[in-house]
Amino acid sequence: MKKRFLTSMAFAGVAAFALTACSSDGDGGSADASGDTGGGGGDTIVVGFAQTGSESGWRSANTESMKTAFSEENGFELIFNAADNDTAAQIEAVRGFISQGVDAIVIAPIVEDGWDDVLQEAADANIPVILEDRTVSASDDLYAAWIGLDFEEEGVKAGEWAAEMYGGEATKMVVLEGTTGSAPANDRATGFDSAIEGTMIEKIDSQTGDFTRDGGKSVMEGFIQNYGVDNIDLVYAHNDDMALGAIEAIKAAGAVPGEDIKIISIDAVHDGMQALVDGEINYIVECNPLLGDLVAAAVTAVVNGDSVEPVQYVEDLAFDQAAAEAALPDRKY
Ligand code: GZL
Ligand code: ZN
Repeated sequence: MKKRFLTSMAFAGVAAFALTACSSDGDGGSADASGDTGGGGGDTIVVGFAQTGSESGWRSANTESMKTAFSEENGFELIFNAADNDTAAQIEAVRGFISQGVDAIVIAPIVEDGWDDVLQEAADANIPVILEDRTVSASDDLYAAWIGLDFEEEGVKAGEWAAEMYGGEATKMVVLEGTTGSAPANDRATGFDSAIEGTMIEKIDSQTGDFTRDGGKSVMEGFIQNYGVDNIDLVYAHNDDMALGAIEAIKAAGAVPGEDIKIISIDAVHDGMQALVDGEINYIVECNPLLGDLVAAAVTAVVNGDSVEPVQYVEDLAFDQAAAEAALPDRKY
């Protein structure tokens, strides 16, 4: 499917136009499961949002962005559920939205698999679904749009930097993986591995820290226990929270993070960028959590029966220490 990099402003402009065009044609949008018309013409749009949980700084920023965009003054009633990284609970939350007869459902799916049945139930109930952030393996006929990040590209960017900086000498690397079965964990591994192929970077171990600081810390403690702090040269962390946990474990073992053991991470949340400025992390690839406006515009378009871009990638940057020093003061998250 065609990739489209949309900036928040550009897309919101388009959606705003569609909305005014729509309400001026007075169709007031399409009826939803509860029978009243959703969207256009000023009706409140009732949205059920099934968030993964609150596992990381990235997730907090994403939740805040969504709650800000789906505000009452913007014409929404948001029913929010955070599933505490529990996939069964998240699927049940979506079932709850269906039985409540919401106008639209937004999901940040914890893992890729297991969504076919409940997405079919939403379709049968004539409730449109929009995916934000992570993707699912179910058919894309079962959701109206996906808005998120190119996780494989993030992995490639991280791997290319690792290859350039460390690929010319024997380098022993351990990997802190994201939540098992999640799209970012799968794709960031694929992208990074492809970028370091043929270099002298050797992956000696790889385990999930579930995207949390505690997870990153305890897995890194295990790696240090198994291999010895002097036999690990590089950590590739699938997100900043696990990198920050690993930093604690490396310091506790008497080594210097960012020097004795290099660290590459993904997200570019505030605490990760601060560690990069402090030299404890060496490179961070951004993963932009501020998706709320794009998702709200897509929900409004779908509820109004207007067209919506089915696949919307949001652009990511990447930072070394100098770039982080320059960017940190203006960062929004
Ligand atoms: C990526 C997002 C990931 C972040 C983690 O878009 O799904 O989940 O990288 C977060 O920090 O927990
Ligand atoms: Zn219309």
